[in-house]
Amino acid sequence: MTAHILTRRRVLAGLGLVAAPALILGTNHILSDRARRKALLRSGEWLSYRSHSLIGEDRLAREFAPGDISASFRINGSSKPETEDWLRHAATGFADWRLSVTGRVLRPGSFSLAELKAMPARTQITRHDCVEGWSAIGQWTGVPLRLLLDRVGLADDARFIVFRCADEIMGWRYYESLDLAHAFHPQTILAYGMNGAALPTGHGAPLRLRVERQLGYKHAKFVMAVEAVSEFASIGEGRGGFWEDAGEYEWYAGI
Ligand SMILES: Nc1nc2c(c(=O)[nH]1)N[C@H]1C(S)=C(S)[C@@H](COP(=O)(O)O)O[C@H]1N2
Ligand SMILES: [Mo]
Repeated sequence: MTAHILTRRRVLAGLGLVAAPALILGTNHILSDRARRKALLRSGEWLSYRSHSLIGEDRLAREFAPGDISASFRINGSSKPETEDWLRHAATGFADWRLSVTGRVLRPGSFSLAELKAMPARTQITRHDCVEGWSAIGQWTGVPLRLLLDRVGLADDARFIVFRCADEIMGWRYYESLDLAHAFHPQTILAYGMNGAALPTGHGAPLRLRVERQLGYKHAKFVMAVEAVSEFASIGEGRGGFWEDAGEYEWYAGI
């Protein structure tokens, strides 16, 4: 499946189609934020993005009871990064690992796992919905992303938060991005715990995103760095995420 998708991606790139949105957004600085976002999204995607923000930006995803937790939770996509830096950190139990938070922020910094765990935590039992058609309920514990963003302070022109992952799929590093409404949502957490234990490797150790009102592929696993940007046109191939660049899934994956 992956091979098929990346072949398609290469074909798109060859035709210059993948780079087109980057050109539009990179050169036209007079477009308003709203117009920029609209230009980037496909029309159906733009409609659901707009209607979901009208329904309420702080609407919570349903939370479940401990008895609802799935007996088995599928591991999907990468199950273990093979990049040198992640392997080195994994070998020492992530003792020297740090999450860097940079980009359009006032106080760029980095956080050890111990520092993240010392911050106020949130635990939530939610249902994960993968676009491939399976779901599972799990309990996640982590630091609300908004607490981290408050610590570093966003610059006035920050519009999106990008998550850079340790794993590569056929030579491309996985990454994802969110708008600020989803980044600051109370259920958006960087999780280091799952079902009461440390986050297992397959589910994204040492840290993975949970963004409960969006589909599974937005939940970046193996997060190494968080970057605030004013636009994502210059990142990757300009569509805001690995699968988005592949031409496979839309950037806005609201459910
Ligand atoms: N870094 C990274 N994050 C990722 C993926 C991946 O391959 N690499 N797969 C995504 C997809 S499609 C899904 S459904 C979920 C799966 O999370 P799980 O393995 O904990 O079930 O992770 C998402 N985040
Ligand atoms: Mo998925």
